[in-house]
Order: sequence, then structure tokens, then C-alpha cells
Amino acid sequence: MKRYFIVMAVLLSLALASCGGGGPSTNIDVTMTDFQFQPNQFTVPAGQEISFSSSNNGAVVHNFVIMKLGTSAGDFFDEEDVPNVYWEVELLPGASTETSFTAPTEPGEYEVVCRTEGHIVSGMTAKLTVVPAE
Ligand SMILES: [Cu+2]
Repeated sequence: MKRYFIVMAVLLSLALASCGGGGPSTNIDVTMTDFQFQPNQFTVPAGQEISFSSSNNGAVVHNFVIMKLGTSAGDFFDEEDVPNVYWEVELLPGASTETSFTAPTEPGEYEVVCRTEGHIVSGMTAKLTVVPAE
């Protein structure tokens, strides 16, 4: 019985840690649906290698596109936004990926969007906060 409580305590602390207080993490785990990122806020340390895992649970193609600092795709992602992409990954419906990218070196708030037509206005946006590395 005592062991049971210890296990529960460990699980609870892990759950609390994963809910995060907005602390930086080198892991991003995001689910894409029609038309949301879940979760839609991420905090990462500047310049670090970030493990990125994601799955598309929706019925259409989705993308996770990080815009460069100070840029925004606006309501519609088009050709003029392409040079402002910092990093992106595309997932077909039902697909998943495990990859990684290097976080931007400059701290700040970065816009994340899905560049599939019409998805930004449908609410498929997120925020990536880059904080100075410890
Ligand atoms: Cu999308």
C-alpha cells in the first residue's frame, strides 16, 4: 500500500511538471487537429536543440511553421511570408513525426502558424517563447 502511494506521488509530480509553469523545455510535443495546435504555447531555451514530436489527428494537411522574430504571416500565409519562415514541418493527415530543430538564439515571442490555406483564420496559430538559456 505504501508503494502505491509513492508511485502515485511520483506520477502526480510528473503530471504537474509536464503541465509546466511556462518553464522552458527542450521538448515540444504537439497534436494538430482541424484546426488547432494542442497545446498552443511553448517555451524553449535559446539556441538549444529542441526535440519535436507531433501527430496530425486531423483530416487535412497541417504544418507547424515558426516565423522569424518580429514577423507575422498575418491572416493568410502567402509567397511573401516564405522568406520569414524560421523552421517548418508538414504532416499529412494521420501522419506523425519525431524530429528536432535548433531554437532561435534571440529571445522573444515567435509566431507559429499552420500555412495550409485558410487555417490561420480558422485559429491554427500558436506562440513560441524563446528565453535565454541558463
Ligand atoms: Cu492546419
